[in-house]
Amino acid sequence: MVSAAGECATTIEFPGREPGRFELFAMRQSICSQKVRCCLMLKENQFVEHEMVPFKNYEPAYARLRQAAGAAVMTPRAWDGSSSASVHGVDPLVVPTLVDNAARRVIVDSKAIVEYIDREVASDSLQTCNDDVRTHLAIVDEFPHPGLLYHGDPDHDSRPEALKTPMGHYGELMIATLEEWLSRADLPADLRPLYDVKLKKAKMIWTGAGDTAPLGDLGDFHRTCIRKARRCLDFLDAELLEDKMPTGPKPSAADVAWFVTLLRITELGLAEELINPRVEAYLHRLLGHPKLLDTFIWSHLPSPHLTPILLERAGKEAAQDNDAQVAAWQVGRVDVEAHGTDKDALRRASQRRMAFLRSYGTTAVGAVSAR
Ligand SMILES: N[C@@H](CCC(=O)N[C@@H](CS)C(=O)NCC(=O)O)C(=O)O
Repeated sequence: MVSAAGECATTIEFPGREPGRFELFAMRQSICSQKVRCCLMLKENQFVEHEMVPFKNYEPAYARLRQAAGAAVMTPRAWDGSSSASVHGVDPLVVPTLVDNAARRVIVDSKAIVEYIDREVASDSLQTCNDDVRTHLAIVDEFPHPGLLYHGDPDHDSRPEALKTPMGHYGELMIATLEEWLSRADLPADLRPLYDVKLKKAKMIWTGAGDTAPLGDLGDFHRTCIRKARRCLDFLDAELLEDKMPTGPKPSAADVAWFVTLLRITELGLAEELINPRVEAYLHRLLGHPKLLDTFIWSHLPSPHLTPILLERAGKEAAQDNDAQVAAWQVGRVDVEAHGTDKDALRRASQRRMAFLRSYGTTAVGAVSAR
């Protein structure tokens, strides 16, 4: 079952202890995947990452793998912009999914996976979870990440082109791909309800259609997401102000969760609106951690809003490569083919990612570059 699901992905092996134990099904730039990957890397356990591209997660072999986790299927309800399983239930067709070969278990949902890894793997480099850490994980879990990713502010959309362009068709493609699977006679009958429920959720998120609550005006929805994001960040700010953040000499899973969240806010061009100087100082403290920094550098989206951070933390060339990718997205994918210089910069950016991966002693990364 695991190897059938693995056919839907490219494989990267991260070195470490307990070889062969963990396999992670993930997408490089997905926030939930980044949280889990980052914790696994800090735990210094070996793991194989099956890196998926959008819609490969709708292959029945992958659906079958997630089904093995035994989670109850979600019931789509009015969307609050988050992907929290505590609020919406478990989505049968998303990433990440963790396979623990030693325990012969499949674990779904990034928050549950992070807590599972915490219980199962002892480590000197990631603080053990306590109630305070778990409170932070729950708050980040309800952060309206997908809401801010899928729909920008209609009056001033600050999302980088690398997001705006694909997100323009993403919903349509999501719905069409799910409908296509549901129209196929070879979709196993017991998986059909999973696709039905996912299609219902997709329609609600992207078109507001169906018998679920409509999304309503996109401007209002964006403002609701921003208010919700502020409430989450207010909690972080208060913890920082009172020096109650559960961080010691080594980072905690709470730090990891905020790290990917604060960088995503920055990527989206929302830092000015959402990140105050105290929270920004905290982000910069986290960027000072070499492993956290590296996980960010190879998995971030091309975004003009990241250039200052890249310049400061990763050097001039990394910042230039980001800018080149940003420019490539601005002229459009097709035109890039006609621009020799852009093509070189894109190749360099991809080589940079490979070099970061190799610096960890990862193997099988050749397959990634070939894509
Ligand atoms: N609560 C889930 C949410 C997972 C989720 O929404 N994953 C997104 C990426 S961050 C995904 O796979 N989206 C692709 C899709 O819906 O097709 C978790 O934390 O694991």
